[in-house]
Amino acid sequence: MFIDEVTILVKAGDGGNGCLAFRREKFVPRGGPSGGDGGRGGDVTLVASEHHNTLLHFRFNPEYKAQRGRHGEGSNRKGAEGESIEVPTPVGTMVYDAATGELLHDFTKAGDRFLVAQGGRGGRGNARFATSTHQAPTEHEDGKPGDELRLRLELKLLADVGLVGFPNAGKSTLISRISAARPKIADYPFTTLEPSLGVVRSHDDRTFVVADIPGLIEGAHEGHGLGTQFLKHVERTRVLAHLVDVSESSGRDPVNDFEVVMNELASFSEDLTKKPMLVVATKMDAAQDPARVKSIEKIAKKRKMPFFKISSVTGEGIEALKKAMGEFVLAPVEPATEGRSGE
Ligand SMILES: Nc1nc2c(ncn2[C@@H]2O[C@H](COP(=O)(O)OP(=O)(O)OP(=O)(O)O)[C@@H](O)[C@H]2O)c(=O)[nH]1
Ligand SMILES: [Mg+2]
Repeated sequence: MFIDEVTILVKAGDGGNGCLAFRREKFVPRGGPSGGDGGRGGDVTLVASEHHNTLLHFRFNPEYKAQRGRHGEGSNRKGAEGESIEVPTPVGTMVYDAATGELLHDFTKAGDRFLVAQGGRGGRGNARFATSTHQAPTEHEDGKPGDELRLRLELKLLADVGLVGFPNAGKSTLISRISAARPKIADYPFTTLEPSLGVVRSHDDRTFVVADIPGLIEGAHEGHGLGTQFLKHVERTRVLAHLVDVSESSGRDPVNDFEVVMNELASFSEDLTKKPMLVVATKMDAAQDPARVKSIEKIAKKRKMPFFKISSVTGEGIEALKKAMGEFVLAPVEPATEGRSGE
C-alpha cells in the first residue's frame, strides 16, 4: 500500500484585545467607560475537495494561519473579526494530531468540513465591566489565543493512471520524467520488479497518481516473466497508458507487442481491456522507420484510442500526454472555481 503523508501546522487567529478607554466629550464632565471588545480570531477549517488527489500541495505550503481579530477601540468600537480560512484536503485523508497521534477526522466525501482550529475569543473592553457601583472600571481583557496544532495527514494513494507495456518500453523513464518518482531505469527487461507510484502535477496545478508496474510478456498470465499479479495495482485506475516501443532497438514489431500486452490484460481480467486506454509510442527520438510508428497509430485509430508519440529523452509529446491523462482522471473544473490559482 502506498501512503502519502505530510505534517502541517494550523493556527487559528488570536482574539483581539479589549480596549481601555473613557468617553471624553465637551460639557460631559465625567464620561463613562467606552473601551470596545476585541474581535474574534479566524478559524481554520479543512474541507474535503475532489480536485485534490494527493497531499502534494501541502509540501509546498505546510502552514495555514487564519487572521487574528482586531483589537477593540474607544467609543465602544468592537474590533473586526479575523478572517477564517479553508484548506482543501483530498477525500480519503485521515487527519491526526501529530503530538498525540489521535485520529481527529477521516474525510470520506467531497464537501465534508472539519473545523480543526478555532479562533480565539476577543477580550472584553472596559465598558463591559461597568456596574452601578463600579462606574469607572479599568479592567479589560486580552484576547484568547487561537488554537494551534500540528497535524499529520495521511492518504492512501490509489493510482489514477496505470502504465502498461513490454519490458523496456520506457515506463519507468516516463514516470521519472513526469513525477518525482525515481524508479530504477536500465536497458534490460524486468528492471522494475514491483510497482511504484508517482505523483504528477497537471498543467493547471492539480495532481494525480501514476503507477509504474513491471513489464508484461507473452504468457505472463501463466507466470512467464514476472507474471501478471501486479496488474491488480492498476485494476482500479481510471485509465491505462499502453506504452509501445517504436524504436528499432526493441527488435520486435510494435503492433505485435501491442496485441500481446492486450491479450495478457484480457487474461488477467476482461475489465482491464474495457478501461479507457491511451496508446503511447515511445522512444520517438530513436525511431528511424516511420512505418513502425504509423502501424501502431493505425491500430489505435481502429480501436478509437487516443494516440501519442513521445520521447522521454527529448521531451517530445510529454506535456500533451500528461494533459490527456489529467483530463481522464481529474474532475472537470466547475466554471465558478475556474481561474482560481495557487491553492
Ligand atoms: N532513446 C530513448 N531511450 C529511452 C526512452 N525512454 C526510455 N529509454 C531507454 O529504454 C530503456 C528501458 O527503459 P525503462 O524505463 O527502464 O523501461 P521499463 O518499461 O520501465 O522497463 P521494465 O521495468 O523492465 O519493464 C532504458 O535504457 C532507457 O534509458 C526514450 O524516450 N528514448
Ligand atoms: Mg521499469
